Formats: sequence, C-alpha cells, structure tokens
Amino acid sequence: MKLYSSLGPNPRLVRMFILEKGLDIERIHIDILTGENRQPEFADKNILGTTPVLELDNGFMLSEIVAICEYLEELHPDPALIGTTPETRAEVRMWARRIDLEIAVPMTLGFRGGAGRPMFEPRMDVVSTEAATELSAISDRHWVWLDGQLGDKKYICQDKLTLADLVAYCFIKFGGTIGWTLPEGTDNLARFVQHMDERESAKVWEDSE
Ligand SMILES: N[C@@H](CCC(=O)N[C@@H](CS)C(=O)NCC(=O)O)C(=O)O
Repeated sequence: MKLYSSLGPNPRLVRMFILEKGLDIERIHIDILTGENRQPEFADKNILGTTPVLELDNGFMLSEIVAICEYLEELHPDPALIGTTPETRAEVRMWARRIDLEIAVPMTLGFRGGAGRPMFEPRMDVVSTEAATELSAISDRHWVWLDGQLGDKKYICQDKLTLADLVAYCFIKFGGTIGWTLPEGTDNLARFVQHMDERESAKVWEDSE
C-alpha cells in the first residue's frame, strides 16, 4: 500500500490512524500548495483532486478519510479505533460523522472562502466571503457544542481513543496552522488537545508536510 499525502488535516488524520495502528505505510508527498493534486496525473488517483489517497495492493485508489480508516481497521482490527461490536462501531461512526459534517465541513468551507480564498478560488468552487464568515461562525458555535458533549471526559466516546477523537483533534490542529484558535467556552477541548498532543502519533503535526 502507498499513501498519497499532503499538508492539511485529512492526510494527517490518516497518518495518525496508521501510527495508532502500529502500521508502516509508504508515504508519497503531494504538494497541494502548488496544485499538484489538481493536475491531470493526480485525477487518475482521485478524480476529486483531494488528498489523502491510499493505493491498495490491488492498485485500487481509495480516497475519503473515513473509507480509508474503515479499510485499515478491517485489515488490522487491533487496536480497535472504530469499536469492536455493532453498537460501539455505530457510536464511533455517529460521532465521527457529527464532527465531520457539523464542524469540519463548515470550518473548511469557511477557510476556503475566507483567508484561504487566494489558494482555493482558482482551483475549485468557493463560497462568497459573507457565506465564509457565516460558516466559520457556525463551526465555532459547534465547537462550543462539542466541548459541552466532551465535558470532563478524556475522550469523545467509549473512554478510549477512537476515530472520532482523531477527527476532532486534527481539525483543531489544522485551525492552529491557519491562525484560528479554539473559541471561548471550549476549556474541555483545550484540555483534550493537551493530552492528545502527548501521543506519539501527534508528531505528524510537527512535520512540514
Ligand atoms: N472529504 C475528503 C476531504 C479531503 C480534503 O479536502 N483534502 C485536502 C487536504 S486536508 C485537500 O486535498 N486540499 C487541497 C485541494 O483541495 O486542492 C476526505 O475525507 O478525504
């Protein structure tokens, strides 16, 4: 297998997932700053032009972080990061999807239509600056909501690290790379970030990639 990876929260999330699983997968850097992922050659790997992409041993190009993580979890069930029973898997999927749809998507769209506009406008549809401001505000409100859901727990669900924690953590860390900080009223998430920072897998955030 090979992982086509780049800057950004999504590839880093998969890299953390791989490290948490104790796997070693060859990584190929794609330079999204120069738009390498938007060149015709990359379209053969992912028609949507985004990273990460996992090239499977049979040559299939798998994109979308959840699909990649689910695939790796099926191949390597231990340690379980997406649950071990129908109920625990469903709970992790519920939280990962909530965080993705309610927080990561508006945050990303807000960034692309706001501060990130010069980079993204030439290569994809971006929302208006007004919509970007609103989406960023919605995402911030949802971070506060997630903070309340986390409360004084160490992890988002099941008292252990799961994919849901990795999604939340990677988008908070991504915020740090674009000048965003956790909104007021998210002390629980700040504590969560502190202990997640101590994980060996969090070192992926120290790389320039
Ligand atoms: N829904 C996709 C999102 C992937 C995504 O947006 N990746 C970013 C990097 S974090 C990217 O490729 N950005 C560069 C671009 O879109 O040109 C997933 O789950 O993998």
